[in-house]
Amino acid sequence: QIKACLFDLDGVIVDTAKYHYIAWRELAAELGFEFTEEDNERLKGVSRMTSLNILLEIGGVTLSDEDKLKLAEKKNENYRTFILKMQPDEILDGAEAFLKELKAKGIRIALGSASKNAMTILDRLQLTHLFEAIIDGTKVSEAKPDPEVFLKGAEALNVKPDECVVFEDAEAGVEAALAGNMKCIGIGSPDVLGKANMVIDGLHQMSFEKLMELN
Ligand code: G16
Ligand code: MG
Repeated sequence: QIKACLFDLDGVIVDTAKYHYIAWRELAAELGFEFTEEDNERLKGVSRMTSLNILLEIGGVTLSDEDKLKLAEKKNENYRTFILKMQPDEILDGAEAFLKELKAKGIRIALGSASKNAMTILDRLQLTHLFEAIIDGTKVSEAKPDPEVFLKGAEALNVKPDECVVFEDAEAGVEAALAGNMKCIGIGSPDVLGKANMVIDGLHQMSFEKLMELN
């Protein structure tokens, strides 16, 4: 019996990947190498420090932990200048309508994101009030594909994992949901998200009725 939906943020509710990309690309340029859009795909759903490590590996740059921390902070300050200007019209097609439909039907809603900026983003999009629990990068110690972020979401909502459906755009996120004994709807390409119970293009294709097909 499905009682709750847990949502990833970037790639599901909003496209923040484009702002992450600008900020990472600028950092790479300062370090003297190019960082492409294709490279950026590898950073989706991945934590800030892991993202930096991937970026440095691409550039063939080795740095001390102290310097890495400084660069991660610098990137984040740059990234925040973009997200602080975000507007509700940047919510991905169908996301807000689906969240409201779920709420009206009594389905519990939580966020499960790797981002430490999730609160800021939800506030800018004026979506905070729709989430009963927000589990983000400030509340977890294990990154996806570890199920921690979603298990904490279920716990906060007081529902069992097998009563949850996770919405995810990253392969590691789909794996995290399944590892947590939850159902998962992938958003994106079936080639990448094939392990999910269902794969759709975006939340505009979703409805309460379709969700109930997973019961
Ligand atoms: C998002 C993005 C990742 C980003 C991560 C951490 O994850 O997809 O690219 O590296 O958050 O973000 P921050 O630097 O803001 O803490 P998700 O889980 O919302 O898809
Ligand atoms: Mg994502």
